[in-house]
Amino acid sequence: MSRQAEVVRSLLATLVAGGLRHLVISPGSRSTPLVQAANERAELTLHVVLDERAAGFFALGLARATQTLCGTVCTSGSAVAHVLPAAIEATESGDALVALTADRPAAVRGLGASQAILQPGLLAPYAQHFAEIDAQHPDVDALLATLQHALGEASSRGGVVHVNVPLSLPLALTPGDLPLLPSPLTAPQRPLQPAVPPPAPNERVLLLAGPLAFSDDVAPFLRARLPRHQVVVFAEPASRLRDALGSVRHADAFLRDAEVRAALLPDRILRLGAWPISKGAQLVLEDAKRLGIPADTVQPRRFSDPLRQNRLTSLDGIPDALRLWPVADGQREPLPWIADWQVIDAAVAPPASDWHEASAIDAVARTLHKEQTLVLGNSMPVRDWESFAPELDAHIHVEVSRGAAGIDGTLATIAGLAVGRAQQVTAYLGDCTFLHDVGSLQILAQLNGRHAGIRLCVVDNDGGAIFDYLPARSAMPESVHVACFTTPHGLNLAEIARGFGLDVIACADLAAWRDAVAEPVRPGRTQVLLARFERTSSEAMHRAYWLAAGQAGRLALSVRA
Ligand SMILES: Cc1ncc(C[n+]2csc(CCOP(=O)(O)OP(=O)(O)O)c2C)c(N)n1
Ligand SMILES: [Mg+2]
Repeated sequence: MSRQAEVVRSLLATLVAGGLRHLVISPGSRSTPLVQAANERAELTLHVVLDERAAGFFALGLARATQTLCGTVCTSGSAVAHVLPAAIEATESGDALVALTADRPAAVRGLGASQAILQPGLLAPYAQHFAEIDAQHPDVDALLATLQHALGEASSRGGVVHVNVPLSLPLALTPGDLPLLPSPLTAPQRPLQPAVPPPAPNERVLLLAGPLAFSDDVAPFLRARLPRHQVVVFAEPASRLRDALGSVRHADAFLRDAEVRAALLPDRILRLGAWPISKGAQLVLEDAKRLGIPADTVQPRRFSDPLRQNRLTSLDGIPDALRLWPVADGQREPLPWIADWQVIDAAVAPPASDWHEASAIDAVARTLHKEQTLVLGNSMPVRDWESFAPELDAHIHVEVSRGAAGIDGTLATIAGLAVGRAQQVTAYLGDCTFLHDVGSLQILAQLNGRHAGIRLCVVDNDGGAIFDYLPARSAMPESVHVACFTTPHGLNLAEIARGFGLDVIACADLAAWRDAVAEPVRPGRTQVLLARFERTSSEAMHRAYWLAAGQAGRLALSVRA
């Protein structure tokens, strides 16, 4: 067997030993031996996606669904650059990804050879580890051993490993035996972080859970240790703790009111996960900063503390910082402060009956059951879900790409989640988010029959409605706001989806929408449900809701006084 074939096979063995289980192949010539060697490894499940950008997001979805290291392999040249957006999201949200890129031999770099570009470092700084596995190197074993450490690091803590592989002609693998897998590395024991103190008697604690708070096993742990009589939980859907911990539901709306917020401030905030999406939660954190209310931050993977309030942190999946908390006693009278939160939360009701985002979300949410994954698109959809969704079964997997909060790659990520988790996936996303990744409809079309069913609920308000709420809008002519920010497209999304052979239902009223969501999704099929809304009436609905929530909160406080 040639030296190159031997090194490529050893590389695949190292990747498998490092935890790689799913590999997404984008076709190309230079990557031939990598693809052949991948086909030889029974441990790997292989997928094929034409567009490397979509392949990256598909692998990201697989990594999220399976909580394992997943990878892409592509040819040399500009193909490599397309993996960057998924690498950014993986890095920022703590998913484990390997980008395997074929390259021309190092000797032809810089000479104008075809498809020979500067690949080393191209994914930096969003690849925490870079390895060039070159059969010409004098000590390939040392390179592979270093790579194995990097893979272990990415598997346990999340992050991206870029493996660039210069390959010479002839490319096709010569026959040879499979190398043995390298023996697994043992992870070093890291010391426990200092504990965040448990609530003192009568201390009012607000628990704010933002995106990426914790993995599934943490909710029962927290439930046992949070003293119900003194902790208020405000958990966003993206935290995955919202329904498991019994969160208040309308806090984003009533905390926008300064008077209500002032009455509800806690003695201490405990933040879990990344920076909150909710405006109301952000305002509480800003007030806390101004007033010197302490906020501890406990984060599983990615550190975020933009207001620099944090005293303690843990970067572990299991919250070391909370591990030393005793199991809470539930015997005491609830603090009056808790009752204030609850009374106000109960006094606020989202608008229910007309045809708008609130009623559309309510209808979708009521169809979900526990063996399902829910994907929320960025922009208004994730925010609207937090505002308007009723309580869900706590076992539903809620997924949002909040690492970099992009509207890119959403359809490919959904496809990866559907295949990786083998569960029905319901997604709720905006029209621009859909169009941004429209090429990935091809993946959904090709996956027909290979998943439990995908329902894409697309809110088509003909542009990016989120920009209607930004303060900058009033600083420019409305025509500039619409042309340069909202960007109406006027496209017929139904025809686009039908062109890819997907099942489509376009709904113009709530009755049609309710009928559509009541029908189960056919296993193996992707269905697109379109809800058409006018941006102006949608904006009026949101503003009226926020106003009413503030008024209801103030009224509840005055009655109590
Ligand atoms: C990759 C990327 N490009 C641009 C943005 C900026 N951006 C945020 S929201 C948004 C519009 C989203 O529109 P849509 O998906 O229709 O949701 P809506 O705002 O209408 O609810 C844009 C362009 C982004 N977050 N990510
Ligand atoms: Mg939109």
